[in-house]
Amino acid sequence: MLKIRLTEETIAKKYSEEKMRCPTHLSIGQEGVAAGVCSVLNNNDFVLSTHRSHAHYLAKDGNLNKMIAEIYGKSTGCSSGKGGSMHLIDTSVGFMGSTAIVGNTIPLGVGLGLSIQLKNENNISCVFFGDGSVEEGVFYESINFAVLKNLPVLFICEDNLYSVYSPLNVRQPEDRAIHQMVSAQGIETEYANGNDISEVHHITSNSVDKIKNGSGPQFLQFSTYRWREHCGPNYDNDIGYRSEEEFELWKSKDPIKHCEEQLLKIDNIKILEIKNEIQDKIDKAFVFAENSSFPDPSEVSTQLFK
Ligand SMILES: Cc1ncc(C[n+]2csc(CCOP(=O)(O)OP(=O)(O)O)c2C)c(N)n1
Ligand SMILES: [Mg+2]
Repeated sequence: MLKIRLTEETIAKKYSEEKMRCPTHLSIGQEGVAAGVCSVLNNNDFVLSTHRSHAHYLAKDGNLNKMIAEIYGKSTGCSSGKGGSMHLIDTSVGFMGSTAIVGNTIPLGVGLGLSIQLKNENNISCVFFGDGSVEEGVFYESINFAVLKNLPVLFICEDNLYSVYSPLNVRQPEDRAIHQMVSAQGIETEYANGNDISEVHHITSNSVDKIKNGSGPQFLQFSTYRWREHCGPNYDNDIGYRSEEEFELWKSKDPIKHCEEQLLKIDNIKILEIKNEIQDKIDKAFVFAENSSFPDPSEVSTQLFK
């Protein structure tokens, strides 16, 4: 969680230098879900993500230097500098990609689940998406196919209450919980606190066990909250789509602060030392990105699906 938080705070601090020219969707405040879920997964499990992809990529141990270089548009980036923040990939750790189209990676995760089943392998496919994704038709088709074929897929809905500036209650009926609606498709679902990493870890462990024991796909909805604007490095509480009180309430539920308090109860863990160690790696990643070169213009039409 600290690696995600400190990386994104550094991105936010340096964004106004205008060297990072792609849009960035930060997960500050939401780190508990990515870190808690990925703490259960193995290197050979697959993960797919969305436009808000840094947290999932880093939690799956995606290469930090290549992520920062990608955001700087450099040839050393994980998508050769052509994708930017929303198109991260590191197949060496099973992070199979992220895309800017809401809901787009859900069927890809199901396809990877089918490939695992066809090859009779023991890993799983895990797809992260937001509460907005369940308003896309492809979400229902994907759940249906995964249930029908009993695929080893873990669906993770990161419910941060908003799709851009629209709160849940203008998008979905107020008395219909997402996890309950989804369970009507015949998939086991759970709802839990995404800002408590122990709870995320525990619930995810149970679900992964169930998938590996052949109980079929599982769906988890985790409640959480993004602190900064939908897209970009700033705070946007002043524009009026959410209240300062709501923001402060969720800030008090900071997943990192909560975890630090729990850890300090167990052991006098040296949090400052850990922070310095991580920040050092982050600073080096920014130097790597800045020192890398831009892709050659001749590369513009390579690596494309045609
Ligand atoms: C198919 C599609 N529709 C609309 C958009 C514009 N868009 C980008 S992010 C976003 C919000 C998605 O909300 P959610 O899935 O809850 O993710 P969050 O941003 O909250 O993490 C929207 C509507 C898009 N990229 N793709
Ligand atoms: Mg959302």
